[in-house]
Amino acid sequence: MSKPPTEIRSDSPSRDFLWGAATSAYQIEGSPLADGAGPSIWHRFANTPGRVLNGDTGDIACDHYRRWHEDVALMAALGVNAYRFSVAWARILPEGTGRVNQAGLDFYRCLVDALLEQGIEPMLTLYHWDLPEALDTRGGWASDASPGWFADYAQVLYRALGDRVRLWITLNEPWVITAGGYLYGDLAPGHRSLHETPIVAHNLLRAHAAALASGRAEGIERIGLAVNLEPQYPASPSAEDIGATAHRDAFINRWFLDPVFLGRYPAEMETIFGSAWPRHSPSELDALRAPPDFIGVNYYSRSVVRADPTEQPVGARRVRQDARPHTAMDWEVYPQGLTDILLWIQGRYGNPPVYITENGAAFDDPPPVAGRLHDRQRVAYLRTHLRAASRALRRGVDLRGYFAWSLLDNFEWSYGYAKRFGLVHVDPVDRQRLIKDSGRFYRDAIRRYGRGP
Ligand code: LGS
Repeated sequence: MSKPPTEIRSDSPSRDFLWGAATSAYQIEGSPLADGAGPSIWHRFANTPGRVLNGDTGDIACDHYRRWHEDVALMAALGVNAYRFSVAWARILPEGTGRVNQAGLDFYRCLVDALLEQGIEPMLTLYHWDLPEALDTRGGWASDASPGWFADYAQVLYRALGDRVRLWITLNEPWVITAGGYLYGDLAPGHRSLHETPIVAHNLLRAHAAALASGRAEGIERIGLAVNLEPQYPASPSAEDIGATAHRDAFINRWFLDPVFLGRYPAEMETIFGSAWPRHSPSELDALRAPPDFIGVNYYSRSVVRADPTEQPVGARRVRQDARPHTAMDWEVYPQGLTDILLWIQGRYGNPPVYITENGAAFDDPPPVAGRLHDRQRVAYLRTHLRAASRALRRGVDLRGYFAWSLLDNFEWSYGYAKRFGLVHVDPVDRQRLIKDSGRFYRDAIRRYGRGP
C-alpha cells in the first residue's frame, strides 16, 4: 500500500505503513438488538441505573449500524488506509455459543467489502468487551469453559471473513477487561472480587491462546493481541517508590505480555494478590505461551508512582503531575512515554512487529462554528505523539502502523457521551458527522508522510 512516512522513517521491513483510525462495536454501532442479535453485558450494564454517567447507553451510540456507509466515506475523506473495528460477539452468536446469526455476519461482511473497495485495510478485533449476556449467565470469563467459547466464536469469523480480513486481534486490553470488569467494577460486568480477578486473567490468556490456535488451523497468518501499556516512572529514587513502580509495572504492563511471550507470570503478581493468587502448574503456564504475530499498543498516558500501602492490591498510586498538561480525562499528556514503551517492548520481547492500535485524547471541544471545529489541543496531542512514534521507529522498533482513537466521538464506557475522542464530531442530537481540525491535520499528515515522497 503506501510508502512508510519520511518523517516516520522506517528501518523495519514494512513497506506499507498503516495509517488508520479505530473504534469498537458497542461504542459506535447502536441498534444492539437488531436483526437477531443477543444482548451483551454492556447492553445490560449501561441500562442499569447508576452504572454510566448521565444514564447514557449504547442504544443509539453513533448509529453506525445504520450509517456505516457514510462512515466508510468519511474514512476515505480522511485518507486513512486502515480501519480498526470490533465485532459484536452477540450479533454473530446471540446465545454466545451454538447457533450462528447470518444477519450479523452479513453486516460485517458488507462493512469489510466497502472498506476494501476504498483501499482501506480492515483490522478486526474479535473481543472489545461486549460479552454475550448469555455467557455471563454461565459464569462469563470466570468460567473454565470461556476459552473454548471464544475459540469457537473466533473460528466462525475466521471462516466467514478470513478470505478478506488479513489483520486480526484476539482481545482488546485484557488488563482492562480484568481490572475494570472484575476488580474495580467500573466496567461490565461490574464485579469487585480480588479472588475472581486472577482467574479471569488466566482464562483470558487461555482464550487468546485458543483463538490463536484456531486461527492457525484456519490458515490465518496475522493475529495480534492489543494491550494497554502505560510506562511507570518512580516519583523519587527511594527504595519504596522504586519497588512500588516495579509492582505497578508488573500489574499493568507485564501481567499479560510475559505469559504470552515468556510462558510465565511476573514474580510480583503473587505478592500483589497474596492468598488470592492461584497456583499454576508448569504445563498450565506453558500453555499460555502463545506469541502473537504482532502487539497492538494502546497508549494514552504514563504514571509517576509513589508507594502507598493503603492502595490495594498494588500498594502504589499515581502522583498527578500538576505542572503538565492533562486531557479531559485528567490523564497527563506525555508523548515521550510512547517512545519509551515501544523501546521497552523491543528490548523485553525481542522486537516483535507492533501497531499502535489506539492513541488519542478527550478534550472539551469548542462547539462547531460554520462547519469547522477547532480542537487545537487534540491536534497538538496527535502531532507530538506521531513524533514520539517516529523516534521509536528511528531506533529500530518494528512499528507497522498507527491508529488514532477514535474515528468518531462515541460512547466512552462509564463516562457515556461526556468524553469525546473523535477526529470526527458526532452531533449528540442528530448524529451528523463533522470532520474536526484534528481530522484535517491527520489527513494532511497522511498525505505528506504516508502516500509518497
Ligand atoms: O474508548 C476506549 C479508549 C479511551 O481511552 C477504548 O475502548 C479502550 O480500548 C481504551 O481503554 N481507551 C482508553 N484508555 C485509556 C486508559 C488510560 C488510563 C490512564 C490513566 C489510568 C489511571
